[in-house]
Amino acid sequence: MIELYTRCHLKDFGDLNFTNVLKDDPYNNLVVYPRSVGLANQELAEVVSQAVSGGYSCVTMGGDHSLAIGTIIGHARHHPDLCVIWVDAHADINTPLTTVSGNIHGQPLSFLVRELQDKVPQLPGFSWIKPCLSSPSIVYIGLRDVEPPEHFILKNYDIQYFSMRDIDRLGIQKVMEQTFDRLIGKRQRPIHLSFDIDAFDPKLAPATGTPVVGGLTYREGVYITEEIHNTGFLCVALAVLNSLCRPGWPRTQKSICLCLPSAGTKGVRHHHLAQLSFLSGLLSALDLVEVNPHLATSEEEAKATASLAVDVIASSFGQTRGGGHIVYDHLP
Ligand code: DIR
Ligand code: MN
Ligand code: MN
Ligand code: MN
Repeated sequence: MIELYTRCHLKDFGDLNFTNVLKDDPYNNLVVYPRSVGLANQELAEVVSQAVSGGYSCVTMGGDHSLAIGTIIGHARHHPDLCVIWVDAHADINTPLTTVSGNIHGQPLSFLVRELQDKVPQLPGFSWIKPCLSSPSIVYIGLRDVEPPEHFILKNYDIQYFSMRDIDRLGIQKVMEQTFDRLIGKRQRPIHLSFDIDAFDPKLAPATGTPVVGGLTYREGVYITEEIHNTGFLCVALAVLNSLCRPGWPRTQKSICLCLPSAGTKGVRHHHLAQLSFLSGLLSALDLVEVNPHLATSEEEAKATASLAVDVIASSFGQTRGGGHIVYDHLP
């Protein structure tokens, strides 16, 4: 059961059905299903760009992480200045020439980062793809299984990452602070959160393809999404405090921090601010990927992994451990 303390208008775009391309031979005898993955992402990009252009934040549930090719390209068509927070045990930035597994879900970022393109050959089915990200616009959180060529890329292309070791060292609060300093410190930008469930410890999220020991705790994972939900609010709260300090204004109410940064907020009452709050964060698209119930060894494992994914999505859109409320002028 998802309990949202903010009001969200929800539009379900339905399940997308992709056709597998026949005779989809591996590229270089290694990279599997390039045409099918290319075509599926082309269709996905179209739907995501429609969704975000309608002013919605777009949630895509997968499926493997190769879907981020389509979601990020589709998102970037409307928000070319977006930044990416990639929460994952893996860096997913192998190129078709560095990959060992041949899996495209280990490579999605390589097709998107502009600075890398002279190292990335074009796969069959990928000719429509235009790289739309610059390397300083990406921050990783949760890494603990990075291959040597990927590490080379992170170090040489100025890509910031917080491995599990960094989280141990700094704590998740500092990690989020530094993530936002890097991505939205100078200017507010739309955030694309690409969340691989395998970022969590396998004890919490067993039903996934490539589990790696030593992952995020529940509390670290949910803290990440709570903080992402809270982006964009602070400047508004300050604006409101400065401009609306009049008798009766609920100055000390916590909900004053949940309001929209527009001139129109002047004079609106606090429950209106609460209603508007779902619009005001910077989160503009969310991928929740690599949940695979077929890989669970029991129904409990499948359910635990799925309900964790639900909490990630809900807290990204305002579910908070501190509680919240929508519209109350008075207690009943
Ligand atoms: C490995 C594993 N680095 C690869 N990556 C995974 O296949 O390139 N990514 N599982 O999600
Ligand atoms: Mn991934
Ligand atoms: Mn992963
Ligand atoms: Mn993967």
